[in-house]
Formats: sequence, structure tokens, C-alpha cells
Amino acid sequence: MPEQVAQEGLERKILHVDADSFYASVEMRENPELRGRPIAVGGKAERRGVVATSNYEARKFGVHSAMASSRAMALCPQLIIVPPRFELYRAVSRQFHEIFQDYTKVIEPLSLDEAFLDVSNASRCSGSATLMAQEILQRISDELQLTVSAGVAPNKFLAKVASDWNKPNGIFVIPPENVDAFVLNLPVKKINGVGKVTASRLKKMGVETCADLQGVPLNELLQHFGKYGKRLFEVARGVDNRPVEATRIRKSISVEHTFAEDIAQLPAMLEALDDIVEELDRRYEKIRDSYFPVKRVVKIKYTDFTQTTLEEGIGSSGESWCDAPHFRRLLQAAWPRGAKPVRLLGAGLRLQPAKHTDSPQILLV
Ligand code: DCP
Ligand code: MG
Repeated sequence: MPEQVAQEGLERKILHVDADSFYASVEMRENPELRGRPIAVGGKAERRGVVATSNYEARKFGVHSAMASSRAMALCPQLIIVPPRFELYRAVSRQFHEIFQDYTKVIEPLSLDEAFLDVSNASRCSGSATLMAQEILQRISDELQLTVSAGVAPNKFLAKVASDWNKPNGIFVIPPENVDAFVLNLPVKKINGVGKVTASRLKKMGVETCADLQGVPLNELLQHFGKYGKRLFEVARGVDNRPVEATRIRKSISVEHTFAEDIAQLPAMLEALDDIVEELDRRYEKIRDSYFPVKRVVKIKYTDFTQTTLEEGIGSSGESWCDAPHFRRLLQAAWPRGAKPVRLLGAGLRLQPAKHTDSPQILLV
């Protein structure tokens, strides 16, 4: 008897929206002279730069993301390479999300140019996910002068495959009744997570399409691919029960470190704290566009597991939040409370959403 897998929620309506040649399209919008010419966004070839993305004209020459710019120039000598402007792309991403929010609050961003929307309970467009996708494409085109592509399907796996199907500026819909037929012909390399290595291992097993994959028993997939084997077994049947996870609002961000050996002396603690603050800085950098810090916090856990925290407000006078000396001063003030060796130190920031954001459009990228 063939093995079965439970398909929940075939009645869900999931959209996956992905901008077309995102950074490059934004640059072409900002500078229309670039239109119609092959361009890449990335680092200069002379400086050992890499292509972040290229427009469709450049792709015809074989230029693609993550390629060395020198190689890209060799393939396409007339290629124009423009430096990236991340602030601008982040701002555009926020504008995408403002549009998405008119349809649903259940939005899961995957990157600046990509998001899942669960529109199962959305009332716009009489509840039609296809009409919502069409409207979203139209609005992004009218309001932002950019194109995106969308996939509409009963789950995240299929919606993501679908958004790529009619790229650029296209929509592909996989209604629930078409799921079984659709996956049969789907090449396994279209499965998110199946890279070159997995694809070639599958090929050795005689598997090139999801129909082939359906023929491999679960235990064999588990043997070959570990936990990922279960996922392969499911997606081969068009099954993906993962929910669209709207991002929560962060209240704080922190980095803690428990030491292999307790630290007894304050100077050594201060040094250890510097590394922690550096890591905090790196992590905050990723979300700095969505939140601003309002307080600094230092946490100490003493050798006897008692702990204390000390925090201070961050002025708005342009002072740099991440200056190590601020955190050092907090530690110097807090440590004497217990005056014992410490087993853990932490540094953190209490956050508030940046003015231009309200809850679900916070980006975690
Ligand atoms: N990106 C990057 N480095 C990569 C891949 C992508 O910096 N290796 C950046 C540049 C892209 C953006 O992320 O513009 C979005 O990535 P996508 O994979 O969605 O690629 P594009 O949007 O550029 O093209 P597509 O039309 O294929 O979606
Ligand atoms: Mg894209």
C-alpha cells in the first residue's frame, strides 16, 4: 500500500510575492538611462566585487547573483555595474509591506523583496486570492513603478514555486484541485533547499521529478537525507503544513555570554563585555531600520547565580548607542552590587519600532 501523508489546510490561501531583479529594478527606476542596458548591482570588478543581482538584459549574457564582477564583465563587456544602496531597498521593501497590509496582517518576510501572505481570512477582492495577487501587482506597478511576481497556492511550498513560474511580472495560481497534477511534473530542483548536491544525489537514485520522488519510500529518504528526507517526502506530494508566521514586534535585543571559567577581575570583565557589545552591534545592524534603541542594559550573573541588571536611557542627541564606553560604565556601576566573580555577562538594547513602522511590517532581515 502506498504511504500516505496528511494534507492539512488545502483550503488555505497563501500568496508568495517576489520582486523582479529587485536591486537592479530599483536602480533602473531611479535612473531611467539604465533601462534597456545590461546592468548589475554589486561591487566593482577591480575591487574583487561580486554581483548582488543583474537585470534581465544582463542575464541574457549569463550574468547572475553571486558571480564575481570580473567574470560578469568578461561575459558582458558593456555591463554597467552600479553600487548597491541598501537604505533605498529597505525603504522600497517597507512600501511593499504597506501595500500587503491592506490585504492581511499575516505577513512573513523572507528577505527585502520576498514575503508570504496568508490571505485565507482576507475580505478584499471578495476573498479571491487570485484577484488580490492581481491587485497587488497592479498597485506596486502604479504606486512604486516596480514589478513583482506572485504565486497563489494552498501552502508556502507551492506558492513559492508558483511565484517563480511566470516571472517577471507574472502570476501563477495552483488551485487545490490542481496540486496533485502540478507536483507530478515538478522537477525536484525547483524544491526550495534542493541545491546542486541534493539534486545530483537524487538523480543517482533515478529521481528527477516529484513523481519520481513519490516512488521513493519514506525510510529510504530518511536514510539518505536525514530529517530533510521527511520534508522531501511531503513536498513531493504537494504537502506543506507550515504556517505563515507573522513577525512579532521585538521589545529588545541582547547578547549574553556564559564563560567557561568565572571572571574574577573587573578589567577582564570589561574586556569580555567589549566583545559582547560588538556582537550586539552586528545583530542590531540587521534590524536598525525597523527599530531604534531607547535604553542600554547590562546584565551580570554572579558565580552564585544571583543576578543584577542596570540600564540607562539613550539620549536622542545623536549619541552613538553602541559605544563600548557606555556599556563599560554601566558594568562598572553594576558589578560592585555583588562584587563577586561573574559567570555570565550580557549587553542589550531596549527597542521601539521606528516611526515609519507599525507591528507586522517589521523586517527581520
Ligand atoms: N541578492 C544578493 N545576493 C544574492 C542573491 C540576491 O545580494 N546571492 C539580493 C539582490 C536581489 C535581492 O537580493 O535583487 C533579491 O533576490 P532574488 O533572489 O529575489 O533575486 P532578484 O529579485 O534580483 O531577481 P528575481 O527576478 O529572479 O527574483
Ligand atoms: Mg526577487
